[in-house]
Amino acid sequence: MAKKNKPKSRRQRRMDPRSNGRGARPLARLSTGPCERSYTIVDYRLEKPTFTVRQVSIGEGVRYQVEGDLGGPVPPIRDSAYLDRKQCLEIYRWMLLNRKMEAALENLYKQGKVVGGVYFGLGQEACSCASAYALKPEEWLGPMIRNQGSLLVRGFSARDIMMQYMAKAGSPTRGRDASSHFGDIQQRNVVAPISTLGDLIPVLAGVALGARLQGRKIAVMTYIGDGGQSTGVTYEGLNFAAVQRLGLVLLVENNLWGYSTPADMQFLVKDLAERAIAYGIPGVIVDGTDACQVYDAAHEACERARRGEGPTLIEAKMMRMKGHAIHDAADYVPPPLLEYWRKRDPIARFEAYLLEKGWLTARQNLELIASVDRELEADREFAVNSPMPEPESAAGGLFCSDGCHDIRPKYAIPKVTAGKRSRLSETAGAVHLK
Ligand SMILES: Cc1ncc(C[n+]2csc(CCOP(=O)(O)OP(=O)(O)O)c2C)c(N)n1
Ligand SMILES: [Mg+2]
Repeated sequence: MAKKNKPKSRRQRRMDPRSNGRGARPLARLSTGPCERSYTIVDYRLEKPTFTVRQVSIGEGVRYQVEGDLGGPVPPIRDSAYLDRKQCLEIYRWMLLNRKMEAALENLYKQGKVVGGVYFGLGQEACSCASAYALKPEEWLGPMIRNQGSLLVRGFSARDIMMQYMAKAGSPTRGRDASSHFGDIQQRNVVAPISTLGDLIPVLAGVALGARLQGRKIAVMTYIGDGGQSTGVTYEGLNFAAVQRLGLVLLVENNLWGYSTPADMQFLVKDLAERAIAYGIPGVIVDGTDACQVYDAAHEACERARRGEGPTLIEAKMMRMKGHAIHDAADYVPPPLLEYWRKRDPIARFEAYLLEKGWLTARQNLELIASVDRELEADREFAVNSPMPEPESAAGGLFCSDGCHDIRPKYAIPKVTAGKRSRLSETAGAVHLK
């Protein structure tokens, strides 16, 4: 007797390679050739440089050389669709403070007062300050080493940062770290940087998930470099955020160098924003030296996050204008590249823009610069004269074995439950407020 075909169960249909995975009939056979799909990457830039950095052999050795057009005119700052005069002036002030604080840190290092190294965000001030400025106070930031401007915007003072570098008793980690590994999960909602590149991304995705379980519609922002974005954990963290529609804003800071490796030798995609396509999330390109572009893209990504629509990847293109850290003279960088980006200095261009727009008079500008200098000098003086920690304090406050720390979860018990569905990804659309 001929064996009758039994109707397939839903699970069998889902596993059937000819089915479309949702239990529907197999896809219609294609009668024409393969089709092409296209994706959109939003590009805010007013200038799209086309040069590349190549490694060339010179005798026994190698060096890097720039090929392409470096002679184009410097682009103007793009008017912001959201920022008013007062906000622009605030961002400009943060950028000035960011730069001047780092210049002070370099001097402190050269005076032998810094314990360890110093990292600089020279040329990246617009990216740090204007992005962090897009967050609301109750939202969260996970900065990396170059985002000292973001820390200032979130409420750390230049005094805190200078004391941290000098490992002073009054520094955020009370002398236990002499670099950037500090945050504040109580007041400023800043997660401490993690040196292992990419690891902050799943952590911040977790913060966004925690916030959602609390029924909070917030944005959570973090950064990764052009080098660090190649790590596996970057993929895992961002993919998790994408699948769960978490409110993560990831700024990929493409400053053209990962230590001494040029971006052109790290990946083949034209723009790192294209990586967003593979995650199924929006990808945006901005000129990282234009504070208005950075703010607008960050603001739009934060609004998307607040609406529960998931993460956004923003690629900010700019140049690391110093070595990896103070010990690195960066003589592997071709001088014409530095010259090109020096003309695109984020602070000088923003200053000229504000003056030209009439949002800042020459006199107001001088007053503003003087006020930043005064603030910085007072902070520097305080930091230099503040005491080092008592030696015996080194052993304390590291482990909480005897109840010495009162560690409480920031948001305590979740306020939302996920109905009957168990897959986390479904909770985005099926949360019930208690
Ligand atoms: C997983 C991992 N690999 C290597 C390092 C060592 N490391 C620290 S910074 C750095 C270069 C990072 O370059 P990029 O991500 O472009 O950031 P940038 O320094 O340019 O801001 C490297 C290789 C690390 N910290 N973590
Ligand atoms: Mg880099």
